Amino acid sequence: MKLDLSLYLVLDPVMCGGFDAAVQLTTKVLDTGVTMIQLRAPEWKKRDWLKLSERLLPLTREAGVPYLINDHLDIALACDADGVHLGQKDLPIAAARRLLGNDKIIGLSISKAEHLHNDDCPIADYFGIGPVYPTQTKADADPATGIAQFAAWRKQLQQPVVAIGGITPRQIPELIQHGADGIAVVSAICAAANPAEATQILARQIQEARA
Ligand code: TZP
Ligand code: MG
Repeated sequence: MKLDLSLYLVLDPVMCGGFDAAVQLTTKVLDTGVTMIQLRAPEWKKRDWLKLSERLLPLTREAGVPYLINDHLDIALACDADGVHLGQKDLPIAAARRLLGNDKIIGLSISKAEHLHNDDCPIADYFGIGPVYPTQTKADADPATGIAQFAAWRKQLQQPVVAIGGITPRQIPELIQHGADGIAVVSAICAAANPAEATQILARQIQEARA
């Protein structure tokens, strides 16, 4: 499946207002510029991740947008998601690759300098660096890297990089200028009064920053 990290929605169904609200939001943002979706529902039971994924996958497939699962290989396998996004404490990428096969997408989180040098880096399909800016969304996040650290790390990585953490349209120009292949957001879309419009504004900002 094609990897276009441009506008990467990390979907928090609780922040969206629940199961049905998450389905509605996903339908809208698939039409207005989101290019990747990852389900991340730290407060939910795994069976509810599965149920929502089975509801969303026909929609994302129809739109040609990859749908990934945060952290949990078992859920990704159970729903035949397009991949997983793994943290530094999750399964190593080599193990995830054995379970998922070569056709699935595997992303890796980078939040500290030491993460740039572990065995997972050469075999990840893409990296998520962050939080780049302070965020309220992830309680256990490492300190924000800031734009200079982001830029330095980005230069050391071969694969595409998506920036995450505290991103609103305002930060997009500097992120793109410093090498971000895309931007990932939770609250800028999931907590927006009008998620479709918020998505359009983010997508336009990315396009303009690249131009
Ligand atoms: N990983 C690093 S920061 C973050 C995650 C999942 C949360 C980003 O959320 P927001 O609302 O876009 O700041
Ligand atoms: Mg994780």
